[in-house]
Amino acid sequence: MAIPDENIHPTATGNAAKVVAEHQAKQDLVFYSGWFCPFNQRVWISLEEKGIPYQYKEVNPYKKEKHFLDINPKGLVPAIEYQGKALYESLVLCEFLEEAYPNYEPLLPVDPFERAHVRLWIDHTSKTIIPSWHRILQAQSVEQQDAARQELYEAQRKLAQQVKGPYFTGKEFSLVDVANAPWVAREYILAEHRGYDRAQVGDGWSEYAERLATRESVIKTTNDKDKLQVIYDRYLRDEAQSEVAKALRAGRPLP
Ligand SMILES: N[C@@H](CCC(=O)N[C@@H](CS)C(=O)NCC(=O)O)C(=O)O
Repeated sequence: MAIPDENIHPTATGNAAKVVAEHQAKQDLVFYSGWFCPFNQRVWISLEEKGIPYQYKEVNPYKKEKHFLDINPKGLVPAIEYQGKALYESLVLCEFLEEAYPNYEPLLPVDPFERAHVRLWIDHTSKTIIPSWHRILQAQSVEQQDAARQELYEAQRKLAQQVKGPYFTGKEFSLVDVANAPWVAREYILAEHRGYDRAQVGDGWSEYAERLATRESVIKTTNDKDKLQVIYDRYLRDEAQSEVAKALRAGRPLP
């Protein structure tokens, strides 16, 4: 029998658990987080990169509890409460942190053209890389998996060709890197179960991906593999009932 989605491990584990323990004190910014979620990890990486003080609160978004729906009516993590006001959507939150904390480590370039360039490639990430990543994960037939894998290689190659190195904009870590890092750090799942091979992307993707996956903020917000695997097993069998899984199955854009 399929295990319901809400039956997830209740707390962060591994490196991520240490960071959670350090962020329990009350702060202006409350981070409502689901330890397992890659969208969520974007915000977590930004907070850690920028060095913003935050209070970590774990949420199981599958339970759709009223207190959380009051914060995010969509019932999805990540969400934040900032000076008592609520916001959600990972990329909106990352940009919000840039604007609300101008004196902290920036993740967007200063030049307006460069900023727009970063946003273009975040858009590419959202519209092509992330959907193909989830499509290959849920695809059950070999033909569907092969097609999704090629789509993912192609989408990642386009991004790889824009990477100045070592990171997207050059030596500074930026929101394009943040937007991709959680999925790059989980590529091993696609490699183990779906024949994904980083090297097939070409154009320096392997090197770029390795740099993202080994960035301190990424490692610090990473959980134990066995706990994460339980969640990904549901996607690999196409049994997940999350909003992301349902949208993909129905051919709708991701929530
Ligand atoms: N577009 C949203 C997606 C967030 C999202 O899908 N979060 C998932 C966890 S990875 C969630 O909360 N799922 C609860 C559900 O599907 O009911 C974002 O970028 O923040």
